[in-house]
Amino acid sequence: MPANVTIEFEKARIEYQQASSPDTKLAALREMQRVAPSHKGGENLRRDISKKISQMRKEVERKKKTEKKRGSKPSIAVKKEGIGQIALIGMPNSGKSSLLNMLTGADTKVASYQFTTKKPVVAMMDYFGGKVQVVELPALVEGSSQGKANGPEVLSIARNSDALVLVAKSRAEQEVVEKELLASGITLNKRVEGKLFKKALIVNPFEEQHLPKLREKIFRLLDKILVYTKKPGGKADYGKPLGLPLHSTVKDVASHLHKDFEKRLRFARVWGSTKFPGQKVSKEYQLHNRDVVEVFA
Ligand SMILES: Nc1nc2c(ncn2[C@@H]2O[C@H](COP(=O)(O)OP(=O)(O)O)[C@@H](O)[C@H]2O)c(=O)[nH]1
Ligand SMILES: [Mg+2]
Repeated sequence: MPANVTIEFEKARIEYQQASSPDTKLAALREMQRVAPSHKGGENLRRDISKKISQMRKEVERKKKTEKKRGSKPSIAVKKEGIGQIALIGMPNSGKSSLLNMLTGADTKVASYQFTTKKPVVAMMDYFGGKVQVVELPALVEGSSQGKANGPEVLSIARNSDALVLVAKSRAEQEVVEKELLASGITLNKRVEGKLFKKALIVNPFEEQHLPKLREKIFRLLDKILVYTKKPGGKADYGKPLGLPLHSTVKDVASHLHKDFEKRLRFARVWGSTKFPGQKVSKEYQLHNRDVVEVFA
């Protein structure tokens, strides 16, 4: 990796590495191509990216074809994208689609009959520039844990998600969902030996909701912080924050931006959690959600 690439390029490269599907890999490669250094020294790099783009295009095509062949049997696993994956789980007509639409602006069908959503529906929720993946699961019913209504598939996605939103219009609905989850080995917000612990928020979408607060609470389920980076002297990039584990330090940010940055890192300036805006901090400084960091190497 040439040393003289920009932070934008590094971000695109990280996105490429972290992307889990050919489509998102291709998008990241295109971004890398867009922001690649244009000087002579970047020639090899640009050639390498072009090559990867053409390979990835073929892979996207191949994937499309095999999916078409499979036709009516879509895979039920939901690939993770963005900062983290939240699954909406609830009974039929509990308001899952309504909530998904509220959170993400997606245009999912809201219907007055049961079982409208037989496949998981995925949309991205924006949280201050960070993208959180929200998955509406097919409805859970009494007996899902015993195999009813595609229960095993639904519950396996819930198990694999980073956190849950339990959607319920009433206490009774909530209890059914909790009972089914427990029967399949999942406990919510409570650690029980031998059970899988999931953080969860219980939401009734038909009660008045303060959307920014709700998005905040949902983001908090992920135990992550957003960090915006900025180049010395430049403007903060609020469009593409890093999503890092709680208590991450300046050093962690540097290592995310570039392998070499971490070694070369001298200090950073931070806006947000510090006493003064732009305060100089050490490598070990623990960042808070939505801090802006300027890294000096
Ligand atoms: N109890 C209640 N139901 C509502 C309200 N607003 C809409 N609904 C209905 O709730 C039903 C279920 O909505 P939907 O989001 O599709 O639920 P899903 O099956 O969990 O995805 C629809 O028939 C809506 O018309 C409300 O304020 N209270
Ligand atoms: Mg629905």
